[in-house]
Amino acid sequence: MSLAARTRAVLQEAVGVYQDSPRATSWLQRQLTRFDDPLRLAVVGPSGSGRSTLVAALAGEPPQTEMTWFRTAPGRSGDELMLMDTPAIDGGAAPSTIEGISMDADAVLYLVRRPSGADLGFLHTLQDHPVARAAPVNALVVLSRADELGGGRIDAVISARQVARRYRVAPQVAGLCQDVVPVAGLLAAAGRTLTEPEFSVLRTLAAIPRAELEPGLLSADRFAAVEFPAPVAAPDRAALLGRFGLFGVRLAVTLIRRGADTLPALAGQLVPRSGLADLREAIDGYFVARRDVLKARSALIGLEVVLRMEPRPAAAGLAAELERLLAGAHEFRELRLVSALRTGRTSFSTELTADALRLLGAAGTSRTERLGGEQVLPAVRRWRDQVENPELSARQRRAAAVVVRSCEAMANGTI
Ligand SMILES: Nc1nc2c(ncn2[C@@H]2O[C@H](COP(=O)(O)OP(=O)(O)O)[C@@H](O)[C@H]2O)c(=O)[nH]1
Ligand SMILES: [Mg+2]
Repeated sequence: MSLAARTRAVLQEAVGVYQDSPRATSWLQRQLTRFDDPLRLAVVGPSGSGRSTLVAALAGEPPQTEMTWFRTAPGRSGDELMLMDTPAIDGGAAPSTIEGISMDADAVLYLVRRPSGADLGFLHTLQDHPVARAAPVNALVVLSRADELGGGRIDAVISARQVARRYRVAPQVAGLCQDVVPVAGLLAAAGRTLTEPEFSVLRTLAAIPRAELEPGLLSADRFAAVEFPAPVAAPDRAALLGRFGLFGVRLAVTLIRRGADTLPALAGQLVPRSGLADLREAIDGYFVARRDVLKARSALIGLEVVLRMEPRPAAAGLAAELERLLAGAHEFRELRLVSALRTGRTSFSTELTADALRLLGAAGTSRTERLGGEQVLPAVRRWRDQVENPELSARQRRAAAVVVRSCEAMANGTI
């Protein structure tokens, strides 16, 4: 039986055990109904980290209020997603807010502006729960103002990718998140909601000879100054700066000069350069495609709360099943290994790493996608050989054993 099916079964059993406790029963029922909802993704971070901007970029519209779930249009996978903007997690954040987010969200994006000195306290808190610790598979770190990491150059998001690649293997983040992804949220949001008047101002700027305009684009102060080398009023420039940031303005002007001289053409180039598509892909691959696993994880956290708050002898069997699910769930191991292989924390040869990722469902969790046209038995054999391969480290052999389990599940038809 799948983790999701076993989790539903244990929750139903719990409803029976706790039928005389209205509080426990309604809590457990809520966990059961949550199973059928779209995945809930909370966007979390310190003040000014770009939470509201990123929610707007992902949803295509600004968030209405904090701590309220709202549905977004389906992504590439066709699945819906519920998003939530949250209050700032700073030193002064109320523990109830943090607790509320970790109980209510199936997964989180944790935003940091730059890696050095980033406060990862929230991600540690997220793992304070025994279930969460056993399955730390529901967080992505987002370098959320990626253009600033690249010093505002046109290729800023590309250099931010290098920063992310180093950061994702850093010991302080490795066990806390599935991956680290850079995104220039402001650029993505502006690109998705670019208006005609904004485009027209940008085109006016792009029409000024490069050498004349350049000094005005050197800093935000110069761009907003009264003296400016282009016929664009100061309030218009200030508005543009707020919506795009200086990096966004420079990029937009460059792109228009290179031929993106209609609104759709420009919008169509801004969004890909923001890193939004990569983020959306990471969300789909790590979270949306594994919705069942993450829902089960959330439900098990909910069950553990009931067992802890209202302990009783009749619940001993439930506690034992919870332990078994946490220790044994292949689905959790699979997710941890996908993350380890993607980030390079564990690796085989390039070819075998790609093979393992495919079999583990990193590029699609269906049987067809995992096998990619191959028969299952050769895959089982290939990975059993790796488990026995004396040239591999113990860590690599353990990883190979997880791949074998996935292949075996396909061989006996459970995937
Ligand atoms: N340069 C740059 N600025 C950003 C980006 N995202 C947000 N900002 C700016 O950072 C400030 C805070 O953003 P906001 O989304 O309100 O952050 P929140 O406090 O976490 O909700 C605003 O002035 C945004 O314009 C980005 O990707 N790049
Ligand atoms: Mg905000």
